[in-house]
Amino acid sequence: MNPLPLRMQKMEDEEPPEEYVALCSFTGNGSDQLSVSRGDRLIVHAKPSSEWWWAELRGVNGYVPASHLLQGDAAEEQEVEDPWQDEEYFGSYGTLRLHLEMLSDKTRTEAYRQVIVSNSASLQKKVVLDLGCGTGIVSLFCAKLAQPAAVYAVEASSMAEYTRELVKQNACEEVVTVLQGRAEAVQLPEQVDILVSEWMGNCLLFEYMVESVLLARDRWLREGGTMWPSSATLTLVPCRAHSYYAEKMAFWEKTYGLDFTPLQPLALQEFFAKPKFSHVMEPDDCLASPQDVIRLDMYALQVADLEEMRGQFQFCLEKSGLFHGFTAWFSVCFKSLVEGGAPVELNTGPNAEPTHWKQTLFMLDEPIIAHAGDSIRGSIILRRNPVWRRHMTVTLHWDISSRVKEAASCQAGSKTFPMWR
Ligand code: 6LC
Repeated sequence: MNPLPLRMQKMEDEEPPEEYVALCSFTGNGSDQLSVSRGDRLIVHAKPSSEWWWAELRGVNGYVPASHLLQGDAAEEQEVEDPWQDEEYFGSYGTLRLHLEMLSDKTRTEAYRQVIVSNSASLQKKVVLDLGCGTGIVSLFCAKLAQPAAVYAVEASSMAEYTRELVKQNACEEVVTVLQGRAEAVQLPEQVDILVSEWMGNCLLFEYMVESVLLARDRWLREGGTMWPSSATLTLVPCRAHSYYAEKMAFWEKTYGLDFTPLQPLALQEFFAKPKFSHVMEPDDCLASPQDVIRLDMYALQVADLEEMRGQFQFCLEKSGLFHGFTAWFSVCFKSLVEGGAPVELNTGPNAEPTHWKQTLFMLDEPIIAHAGDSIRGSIILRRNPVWRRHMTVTLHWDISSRVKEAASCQAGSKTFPMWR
């Protein structure tokens, strides 16, 4: 008997193996993971999970993270698409909408003004770089409220043309020089004493403008110079989110008296797979005291550190109720130029003055009944997208242990949220 026809039959029934290209290098850990280099072509044999695929490279099989692979044809197109999406990104900062939103955010803008005011004496004769100056508000504060030697206001979007006009209109052109271009490419006439920037995105890192700040720091900040902000912190809390849950999920339980629950899996995918930006959390929805999970020291932080940032938490629940998810926010701190001087803080949390960042809500797939005294331990991982450099995923792992007698239990879970890709 010739087994060949049988084998061919089987091959026809199976999905044909697909060719993928590695978008960046990956070093395998252990014997069942493959190490790949950027540009390697792999055959993917199976996709047992959304995170790890079973692939073959030069005759060797192993697991590779799916996020590092792109299908052959798409990878070719990819080469012409910009992983930073700069055209779109700087295009949007070339219009007024975002600048209006940022300038209307009094908490944010006043915090930067406060930094300048409270350091005005020390700013005298200093050289300042304002990275991503937008309409130039921080540079103008510097020029009007202190006496710096020079302020270099760098802005990549076409808003820079107007910023130049605003500087003139406000009679600051002696001090403020507007340079249009990407901070990475700009040429300054001298090193600077202070690098100030408002680079924080949703959930702190989204947009990854912080990378531009770090590169400029290494190139233009003089030895011993000051970074504003000087540090940044990401804070997390387990929370209730009754109204959001009711609006997007419980809604389907009784829709005009009918049972629409077959739509709930769709709702889960559409509303809870990604985080909810612009969530305004009531302080009362915190189930525990918030914890700082990630801290960035703006002097020590390196671009490579941004690829993966990890934090740990252990919450002790202070109230009973439904645990719907986690809410995250950030704060940044501006150190004083005076030894021992008080720092300025900008906090975007639910107990502080509202800001345009609001908070970021990560919904669990299903709410969990929790009790005061339960403990929730776990970790958060912010993984930068290896392809789309302004994007990331946030992975939360949690473990709830309950001491309530009738429910003495331990429940664990994890979920990965793309933001946005
Ligand atoms: C601020 C973003 C502003 O910084 C906006 O005007 C944008 O065009 C500019 N910007 C961002 N990256 C660079 C860069 N590498 N070089 C020059 N200008 C830049 C607020 N965004 C957030 N805080 N999320």
